[in-house]
Amino acid sequence: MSVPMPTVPRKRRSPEEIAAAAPVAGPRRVLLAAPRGYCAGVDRAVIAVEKALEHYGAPVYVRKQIVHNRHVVSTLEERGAIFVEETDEVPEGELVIFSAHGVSPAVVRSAEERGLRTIDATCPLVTKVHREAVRFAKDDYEILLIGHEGHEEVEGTYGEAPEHTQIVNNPDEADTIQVRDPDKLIWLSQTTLSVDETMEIVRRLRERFPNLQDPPSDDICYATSNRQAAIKKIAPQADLVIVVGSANSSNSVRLVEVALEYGAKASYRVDFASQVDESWFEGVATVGVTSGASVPEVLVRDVLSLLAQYGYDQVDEVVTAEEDILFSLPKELRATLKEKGDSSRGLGGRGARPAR
Ligand code: 2E7
Ligand code: F3S
Repeated sequence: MSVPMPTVPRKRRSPEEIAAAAPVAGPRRVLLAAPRGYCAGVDRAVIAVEKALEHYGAPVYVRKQIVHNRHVVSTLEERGAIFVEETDEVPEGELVIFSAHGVSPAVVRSAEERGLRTIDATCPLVTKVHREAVRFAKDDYEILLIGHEGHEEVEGTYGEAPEHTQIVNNPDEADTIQVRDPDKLIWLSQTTLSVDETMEIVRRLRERFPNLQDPPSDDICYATSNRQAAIKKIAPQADLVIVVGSANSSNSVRLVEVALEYGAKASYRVDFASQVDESWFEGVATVGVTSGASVPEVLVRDVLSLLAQYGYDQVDEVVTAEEDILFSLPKELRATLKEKGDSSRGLGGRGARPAR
């Protein structure tokens, strides 16, 4: 699963040439979204792989991409992680880490049957949704799981109660889905959806099923909604929004959609600065920049350096929330770290405060 990691931009026109092709009214500037980048679940999952490599040694197997970011995956591969699609690719007796997106009980069982040692790096906010699915299925509810079929997180949550769950992919499906009993119905969701689109799906479901119950607490997580809120503030002023994130990163792709919905004149997603196309700058005075929850800050810095080369060297951060959530590491790892006297990763804070 090794991928090239371009960091050096290809030959480009000079800023002067770009400016001559399409003059810009006003100064060139960047509005940098905050919060952006790593969430607490990603931080925890990536550290889990790093600590496993440090304390157990390579190879450490990881089922699926630990998080959906090419740079993170290739960096961990270089350190000795081996990414597999399924647990049957892991040699018996070896260690496998489950990704941040979560796994169904069937995957856990199959790892047990193969005698694998496991570390579960599922984000605790996904585990919360799994627990809701189990609990409502036990009470004989039908669950409408709003999310994208085929995404690992949706496969995991669905797998908790397949007999009781139907997936709703989009607003149109809300208009046609058939349910067993409209009075015993609850919706749950993937954690990384568009907040607005999800509310539209729920509105359309409720038009048909007025007794549809809400989840006990929001399933779209704090990181997803905070990153969308920040780009919503920037988008109306932006001629261009660049989102750093990988193509399979649901929350990153949502940020491009949200930017366009809220008035950005154009928006593109890139994995690396080298993918920024200089034609995007023609006639552009204000560039918005953000990054998905699986994106290391170094990749944003690369984009900012590139923008500076094109004259976008005034960077204003637009802060809409402050985040200080930190999750404790997976329990299987905590025991080992304690045994080995490794206290390099504290157990931390909670809550996301609104910005000043
Ligand atoms: C786990 C979960 O890895 P990502 O890009 O994942 P998405 O779900 O957006 O494709 O981002 C971090 C992350 C988000 N949600 C990890 Cl359940
Ligand atoms: Fe968890 Fe949300 Fe991040 S579900 S992995 S905190 S995007």
